[in-house]
Amino acid sequence: MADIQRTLVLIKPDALQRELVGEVLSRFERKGLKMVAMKMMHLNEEVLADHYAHQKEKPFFSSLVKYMRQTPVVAVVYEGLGVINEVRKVVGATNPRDADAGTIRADLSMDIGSNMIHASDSVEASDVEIKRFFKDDELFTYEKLTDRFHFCW
Ligand code: 3AN
Repeated sequence: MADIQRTLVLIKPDALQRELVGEVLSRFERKGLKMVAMKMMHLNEEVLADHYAHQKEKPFFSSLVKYMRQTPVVAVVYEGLGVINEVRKVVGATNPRDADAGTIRADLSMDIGSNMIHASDSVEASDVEIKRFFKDDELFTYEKLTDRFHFCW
């Protein structure tokens, strides 16, 4: 069985502008995921340079930073069994044009440069990313009563 993990989701400026934040959150709620943190934040260039360090040399880097600074983003942490992979499945491939139908990126977006959402892609990345966006006391511990309907063990 998968381990209990946490994963970071950022709902990006295009989702805010297009009034799709509720739609995105609702897809995760319907899946049965447990939210343990959420806030709105405006990202500065320093945080984005850290977050997208692996894209720093790419030609689209400056437009990526500009896009991510257009509005605040909504940062969310989900917790659960194998949640990193489950969230990535719901999110879909980086390029919405390659994403499977039924995923957030395929259903709601059409361009790799405005693909709605970020989700951690590994345990290592989620550890670093959650610390980047949340303080320890912003992460909540509680019992999700509906877990008993989502998991039959
Ligand atoms: P993912 O967000 O699916 O983990 P990464 O880490 O490869 O994908 O890319 C980070 C972000 O960089 C993407 N979410 C997207 O906004 C942007 N990006 C990636 N490739 C391109 C590209 N070819 N053109 C424009 N933006 C891109």
